[in-house]
Amino acid sequence: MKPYALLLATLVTPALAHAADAQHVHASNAWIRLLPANLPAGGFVVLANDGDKPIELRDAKSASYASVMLHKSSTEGGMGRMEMVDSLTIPAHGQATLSPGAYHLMMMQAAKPIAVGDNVKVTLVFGDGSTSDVTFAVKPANTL
Ligand SMILES: [Cu+2]
Repeated sequence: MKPYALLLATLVTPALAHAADAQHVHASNAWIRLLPANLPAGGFVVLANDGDKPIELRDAKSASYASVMLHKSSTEGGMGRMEMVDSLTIPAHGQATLSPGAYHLMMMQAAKPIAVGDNVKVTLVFGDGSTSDVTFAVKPANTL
């Protein structure tokens, strides 16, 4: 191998190692419901899949929060509760909605104070390892 070829390989490889962008997932209406006192905040988004195969939302992360988890809220016997879920399926040519009272991202321990009007970047991670960076608008606690 010629020396310059080796150098080129070294330069190019890190870029190739990055996860591919999710091509078939389109996010819209992404927002975070900010709660006072650094309480965990709900993250909501509509994910549309224009591909021929179902896609699983597996994970999410953000530099703005120490931890982001996928949760599902439900009501049992009049009591609100929520649980962690491993994944959420976005059907082929369909969509999955994360919304108050249902599936949501639980954003915990803000890295620095977050205010209404801020934009928070969240990286969504899908079952095939692809990712999508989505900007979430921070809204007040009383937003429906
Ligand atoms: Cu939750």
